[in-house]
Amino acid sequence: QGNGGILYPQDSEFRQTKSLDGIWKFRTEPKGAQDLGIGQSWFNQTLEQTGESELMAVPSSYQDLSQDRERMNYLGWAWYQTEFWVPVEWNDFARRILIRFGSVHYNAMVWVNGIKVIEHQGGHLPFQAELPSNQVYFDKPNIVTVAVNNTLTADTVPQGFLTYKTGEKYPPNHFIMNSNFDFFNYAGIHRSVVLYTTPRSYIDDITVTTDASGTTGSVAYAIEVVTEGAPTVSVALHDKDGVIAAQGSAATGTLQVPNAKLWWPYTMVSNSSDAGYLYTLEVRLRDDSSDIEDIYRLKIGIRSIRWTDTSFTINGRPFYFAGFGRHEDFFIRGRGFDPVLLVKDHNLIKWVGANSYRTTHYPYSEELMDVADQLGIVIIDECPAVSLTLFGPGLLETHKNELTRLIKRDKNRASVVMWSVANEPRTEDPNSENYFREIFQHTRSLDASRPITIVLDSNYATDHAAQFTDILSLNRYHAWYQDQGELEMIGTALTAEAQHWMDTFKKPMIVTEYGADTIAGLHTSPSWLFTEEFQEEYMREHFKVFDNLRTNSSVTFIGEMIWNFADFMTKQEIRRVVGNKKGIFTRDRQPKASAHLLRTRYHLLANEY
Ligand code: GCB
Repeated sequence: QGNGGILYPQDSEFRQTKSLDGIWKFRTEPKGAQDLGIGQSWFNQTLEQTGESELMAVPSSYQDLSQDRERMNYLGWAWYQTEFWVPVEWNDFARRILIRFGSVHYNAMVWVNGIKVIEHQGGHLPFQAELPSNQVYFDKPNIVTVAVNNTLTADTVPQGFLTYKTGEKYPPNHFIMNSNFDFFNYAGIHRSVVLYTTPRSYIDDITVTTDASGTTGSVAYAIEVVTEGAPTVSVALHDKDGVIAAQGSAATGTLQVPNAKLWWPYTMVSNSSDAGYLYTLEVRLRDDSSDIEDIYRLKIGIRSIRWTDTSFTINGRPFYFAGFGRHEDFFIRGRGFDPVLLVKDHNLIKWVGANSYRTTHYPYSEELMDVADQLGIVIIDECPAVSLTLFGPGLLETHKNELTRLIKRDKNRASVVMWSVANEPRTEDPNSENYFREIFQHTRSLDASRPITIVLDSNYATDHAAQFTDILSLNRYHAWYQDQGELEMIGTALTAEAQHWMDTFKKPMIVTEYGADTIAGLHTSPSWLFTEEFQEEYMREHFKVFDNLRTNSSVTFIGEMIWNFADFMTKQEIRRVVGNKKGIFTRDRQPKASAHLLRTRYHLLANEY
């Protein structure tokens, strides 16, 4: 983990991919018999031979597919298995064969033909293993077995805490997992599984940092290769018409692109075909010890990001975030990747006129990030460190590792303009100070080209982490969690607070969350908590404050993101009626009245910036 590149698998002259998505076999372990499967070496048998096997879709979360109520609360190892063929032409010493998982939540162990090929921890980032050609069959099916464990601990991100409930009112061995985050802990093979090849001498990683000054773009690049002999690396930057805009003949360098077509957020250009302009960086590797060649084509946008204590600009123009917090969440598939939902969501995002979102509260799929790059949607890219508490050394290590891997995966994306290292950690705890000092140092050492934020729900006077941030990101629920229903206090509370944060830390500020649970179709007049009328009035009160802050010269206010794009699933608790209902869209993506209101506002804002 953390070593080597994690470029997205692609087909090219010298690379091939084969999807393993589809219907797999599946089983869980009997309650209270933890680790039975590992003890009984289920990876050496077919799941039918273990005595139980059901159908499971990959990718998908496994919880919502079953009629078994226990499945929703299941904690422990869940077993997946399928068969696959490896094309005989892949049996070639000039080629590597890899198996790659887009994400598996949370711990995973993978066996191919009974041999463990990788163990992995972490729910939202890709991992892969090379399959030595003497371990795969070319003349009969291969068997892949994946064991997935959804148990979180004090040292995982996010954290979870197993709690045994004892006493006469509970049955024996009764335990649950507590967590502080507000979304369902969906688990399973959440993103695509791909078998792919690269040449044995191969392009392992590409790092690109772009800049723009006037009409000239620049692309600083560094190519990492793994070769047996001496490598020759060359790069060519092609525009959308395939015309070469610049070339380089070394593994690192800077390409100058005169008259560059810059990558713009779609709300900042009048012609939508100018949004999200992507060049293709074609990287070629030749290894002199053999005839081996490799080619990788990376889509990149050329743009500049600049920030100071009083500004944030894209390509030299001030950018105002008009966006959302979101979730990867939908009926039945849970957090499983779904291209249908991806397209619908981005059509809704454009319909509303939002220019941005934060990948609350974990890295989203690579396929989704491609769409954001391509459409010109701005992303605050968040690490899965949500609601952290108890800042121990084990947690710090996991958290740093997740940041390393997130940045490795997303560093080349034009859409990503900021890293969010955490959401709502308990930063009133003095131990959080050294912890986040190290988290910020670590993140800056990996990428100095983007600002880094931490999303806080703390108080400016007692917070220990805001001092390290480049941009202040605040989550606020006035008149919802506190002073419930007292809409008239939103203006005074938020205005005073913004001024305090600004005076104390002197950084640009975004309100990254505000919102009210709203049951679609529930109406009252006058408005009342949970009604569509209340959500709209609550938003209007916020808009007034945001407009004052935007024009107030003593505060650099650079954005508003409503919580949430759509209703989503949470754990069971009495403040959640089958999930969190703060969406402006329902979970099935139909607009509440608030969606129309937000649409009017975001289109007006788009005219201003
Ligand atoms: C928050 C969290 C978010 C919750 C939201 C809420 O502050 O960041 O994950 O869903 O509040 O609705 O309570």
